[in-house]
Amino acid sequence: MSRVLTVGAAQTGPIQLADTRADVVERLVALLRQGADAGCDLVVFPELALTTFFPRWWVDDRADFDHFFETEMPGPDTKPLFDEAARLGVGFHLGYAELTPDGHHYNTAILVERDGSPAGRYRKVHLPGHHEHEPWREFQHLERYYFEPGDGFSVFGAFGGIVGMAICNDRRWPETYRVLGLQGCEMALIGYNTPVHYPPDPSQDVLQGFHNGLVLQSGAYQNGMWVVGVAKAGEEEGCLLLGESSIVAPSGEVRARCTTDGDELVVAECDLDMCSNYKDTLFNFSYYRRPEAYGRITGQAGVEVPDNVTSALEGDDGTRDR
Ligand code: CDT
Repeated sequence: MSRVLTVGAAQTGPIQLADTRADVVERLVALLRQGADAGCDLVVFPELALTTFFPRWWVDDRADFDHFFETEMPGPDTKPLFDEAARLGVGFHLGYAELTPDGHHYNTAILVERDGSPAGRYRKVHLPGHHEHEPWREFQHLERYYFEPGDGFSVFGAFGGIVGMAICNDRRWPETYRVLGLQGCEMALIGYNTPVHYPPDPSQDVLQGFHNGLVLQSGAYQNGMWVVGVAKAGEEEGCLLLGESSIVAPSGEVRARCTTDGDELVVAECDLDMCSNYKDTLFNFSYYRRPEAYGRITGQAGVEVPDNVTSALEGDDGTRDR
């Protein structure tokens, strides 16, 4: 049986504060229809695809921002997307802010099958930015204030393959892809909102596109999986977000990439069987990996320079020799 999936990376342009959910869902439905016309089995939307990237603002009372969160999925505003997807027979991946019935807030993505049935849900693990209001920044990045972290990376049997999800900052961490890869992941879906300006170190601004390609491509290659990275791009409320949504093959090669900062669909034929070219050879995990040498990966979070190294570098007075 063919395991070639036609996948659309459905980048969106900016979503402004004044845009309603209905406005946004209309744009997503238009992209979905383009995907259907292009023969897509699956259309991948960005992180927090229903609203502006609200963690760029501080509010004293977090509850004042609960209106950015979805309390049901689908809800009345998002049901047209689900209905159209089922009518067209196209599955989709969608990022949104989730508020659970018991009051928990997550940065979430869902996967929906071609018949409209739910295939999986993921809550973002790596929450970037800061907890407190930092007025020196041009804009805030308060994901650590508005969201709780999710508890892990799962894969799902969907679209005839093994599919995983991650969200934005997760894509910068090799552990994300490896934990998915260790579960046989053949395609990772990753939405993002990446400000081009990085206030703690502006020297990284010109490298944003390079770093995006670097992590998507290395994650794909080192784990023998397809990676679909999809941006919300363009200038959103004065903050420029990176585009360059890409579909990357298990070889690490880019098979499709957006060239605008607006709503744009790019499509690639993704042969899931190509994963075995890498998973069964150079990256045959069970044959080559040495988990006994990797204890630090799960045993510690921060850097711990071994004592013998510290003392070799320090003079008796505790200062460095050179
Ligand atoms: N949305 C998101 O995770 N963005 C981050 C910005 C990092 S700077 C605070 C990213 O890794 O692209």
